[in-house]
Amino acid sequence: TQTSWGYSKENGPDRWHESYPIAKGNNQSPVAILTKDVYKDPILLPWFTSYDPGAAKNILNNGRTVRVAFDDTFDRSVLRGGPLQGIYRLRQLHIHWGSTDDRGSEHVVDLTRHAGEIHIVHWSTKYSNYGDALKKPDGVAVLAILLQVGKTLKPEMKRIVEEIDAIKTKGKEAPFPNFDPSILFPQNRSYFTYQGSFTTPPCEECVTWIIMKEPIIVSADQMAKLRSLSSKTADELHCPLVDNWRPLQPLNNRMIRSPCQ
Ligand code: GRE
Ligand code: ZN
Repeated sequence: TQTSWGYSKENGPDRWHESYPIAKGNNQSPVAILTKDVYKDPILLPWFTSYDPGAAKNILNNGRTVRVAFDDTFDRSVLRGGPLQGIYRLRQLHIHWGSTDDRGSEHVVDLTRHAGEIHIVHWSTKYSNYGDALKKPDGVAVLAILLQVGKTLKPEMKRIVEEIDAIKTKGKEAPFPNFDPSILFPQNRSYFTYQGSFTTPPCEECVTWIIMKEPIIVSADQMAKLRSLSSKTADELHCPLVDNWRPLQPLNNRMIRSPCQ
């Protein structure tokens, strides 16, 4: 029987293109960012969010990540500005992380791979729904936040980590009411931006990436909780859900930009 995609040897990133040929496209993510090569673009603006905590719906372990879903049936929680034209509606957030602190992030900045990366996913309301937006080069905008392990004063990840016991195994879902993802933002809103793709199959090339320069700090305990999730269902043997990150993809002809301010 056909095994579906994942992160192991048999079904991992090196094989995704067999079922999803765009995974070998010219605009794939993630990429290495070298600050010395980043174009300081005077036309780039600050970005803004307006999130309604009431839009948060539930939290799910899908066996590949932990994902929080938001109500996107109207302009309730939105992202605008930065490199974007128009309004982008909040759809979901999810996390990529490693088995150890020296890996887990997808984007690499100046040769540093962080312990994890949060993706806050939005879609352009110039398209009629999320599915349509995925087919357009400017359909999706992702705010990416890098995770660094350390001593934390501001426990941004607390709400998500608290819910992990309720979604230990693949397929488990729990209500996740009243959550504002802007608590996850670092203090400094400065960013890198480039055009890329989903980092999971089918790896559609529809993403404007907005990557925060400043990481947020998560505690070793919080990372341990993430790593205690299982990528298998409750009736299967426990298998830690870790290393759900895609390796670096070629930058090709793309430019990475950052604002001047
Ligand atoms: C993912 O599944 O990892 C993902 C999305 C949407 C945008 C970027 C991304 O679902 O990495
Ligand atoms: Zn992602």
